[in-house]
Amino acid sequence: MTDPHTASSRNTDVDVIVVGAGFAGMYMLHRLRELGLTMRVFEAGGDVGGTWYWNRYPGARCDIESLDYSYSFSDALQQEWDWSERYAAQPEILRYANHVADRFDLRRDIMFNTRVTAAHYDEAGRRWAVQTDTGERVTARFCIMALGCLSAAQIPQFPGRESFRGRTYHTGAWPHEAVDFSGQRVGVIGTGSSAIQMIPLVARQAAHLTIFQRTPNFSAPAQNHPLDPEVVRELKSRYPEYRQQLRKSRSGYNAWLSANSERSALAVSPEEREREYMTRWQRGGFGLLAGFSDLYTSREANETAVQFVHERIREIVDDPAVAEELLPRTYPIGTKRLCFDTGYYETYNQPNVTLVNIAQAPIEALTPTGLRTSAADYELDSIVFATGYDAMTGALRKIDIRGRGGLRLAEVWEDGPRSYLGLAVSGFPNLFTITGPGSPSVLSNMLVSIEQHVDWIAGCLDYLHEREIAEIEPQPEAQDAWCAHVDEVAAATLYPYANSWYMGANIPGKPLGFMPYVGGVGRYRSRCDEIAAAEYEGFALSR
Ligand code: FAD
Ligand code: N01
Repeated sequence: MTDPHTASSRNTDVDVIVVGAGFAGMYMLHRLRELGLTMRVFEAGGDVGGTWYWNRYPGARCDIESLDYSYSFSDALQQEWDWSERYAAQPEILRYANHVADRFDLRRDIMFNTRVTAAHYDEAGRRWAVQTDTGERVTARFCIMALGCLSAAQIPQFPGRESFRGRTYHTGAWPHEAVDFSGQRVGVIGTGSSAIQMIPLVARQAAHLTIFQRTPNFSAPAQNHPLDPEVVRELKSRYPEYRQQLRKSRSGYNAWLSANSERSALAVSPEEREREYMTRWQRGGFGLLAGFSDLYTSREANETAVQFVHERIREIVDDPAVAEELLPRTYPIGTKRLCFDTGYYETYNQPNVTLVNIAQAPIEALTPTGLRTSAADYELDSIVFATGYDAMTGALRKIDIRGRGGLRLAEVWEDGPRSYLGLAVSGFPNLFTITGPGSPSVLSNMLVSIEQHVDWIAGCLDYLHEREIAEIEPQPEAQDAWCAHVDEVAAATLYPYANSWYMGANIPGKPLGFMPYVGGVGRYRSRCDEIAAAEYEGFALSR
């Protein structure tokens, strides 16, 4: 019997190469098979699932409700799969990814434990040549990058890192075996979504937990709970119609979130505003910021939500000095991805938990026994880097991608990513990027955006095949116009006011610019469909 983890196809020349086997690569593979195209899929990890394969840290779970954060392409699949909780935890999402791989027999075309290191376009032969770290070289007409926006882990280069004698972890490369922090002095660096999910659980185990915070984050209660079978049954009875609503919506999730969104936060009385925020706080999730129309566009309106969350933090955290340290004050709420927690702020009331402000006293070095800030030494047995990702462009830039005339993508993007629709880049024919910069991507329910991109690319490949078109590539003017539009809609929001990973601000030296498209999932989809219907307007096609 063949090993299901070993790809049966070893062809060295195929129609399409797909890089990555997270939710994007998996669905792409399925669609390519339907088109009858030959393919090879390469995945650096040991199995399918992408984000959910790598992020095994305690507390990892989705922040888009599971009933929305799942594939919609197969009604049979969505009917047969049952989520146990409002927000499924990582093991359940990974089981789902495995179920999809089994159900659609995906693994036979995927080469696991294989990292793509280079992709070069041969203009004369009109083929991509892809090189892997296992020494394979495969050529294809098309190359589809399904690398993930949050897959290139960022570990700050603190001096003395190698000298630390304890264990270190990054949330996005968590060991497969259980990690037991019992009796240990643990340090967590970072207070983003990953840290906020894991901190309450680590605090239960560790003898002492020290959290090194540079910038406080806004977090709201997830209000996670087991799903009511009656609610699930009702939704499943109208799942296709519901999914269609999500595709046309602003962010690709749950319609209730946008109720009342025509009202300004400043147009109602303080009491009414408070009631609205409180209802949403108690309901949990992204709905907190969906009650008013101008929370992402008006500083003054946004400040009302900031103050509401500050009050909740002050209520939860016993020590007023610690509470003050936890209040985010330097950016508007929502302009860094909002976090959702289960008992995060409460954790600071535990006697074994200490918060350290590393904005005031930065980390100077790791030492053999812990770490040193400019103010003190901390003795630690384990250090967790919850320090995030080189988002959106990091995984692409790690591959030596060269287009026409040997043009390097890393150089072309030196001043920031430029792309047509977040799907393709001028100078790089027959290369597609799923959920690339310039598309709604990380601002949306990613499953909705992934399916939209995969379907659009599949439609495009079918069109090219039928008309015997050998090359497709964005025209520079169309790309420029799209980039200008992406910048323009971002500039009309408060997003650029935060030093976020959306802006590239978390990576030293990375050019600043708002990378995803904030114009909305439904609007974006319509534009992509119009472009396809107009014979791929803005793309140069050649036979
Ligand atoms: P990924 O899942 O990142 O998969 C990309 C794959 O490509 C990886 O397996 C990687 O190993 C592989 N790869 C990368 N480079 C190479 C290479 N050079 N060669 C070979 N293989 C390569 N989004 C939401 O919408 N809702 C959520 O609730 C949500 N929760 C999240 C929670 C966490 C902890 C994180 C980190 C992200 C979360 N996201 C969420 C975003 C999440 O990344 C997407 O939802 C989705 O899983 C992305 O799927 P993908 O296939 O595009 O990318
Ligand atoms: O990463 P982050 P993440 N010295 O970049 C700090 C998704 N996700 O892995 O803010 C000291 O948000 C950094 O500080 P600062 C979600 O989209 C979703 O937590 O740069 N500190 C910050 O506090 C999310 O947004 C879920 O000042 C340093 C932290 O590390 C995205 O993934 C769960 C530092 C990094 O936070 C990334 O989240 C998890 C340094 N040199 C992830 N460098 C869900 O809930 C960085 N930091 C679904």
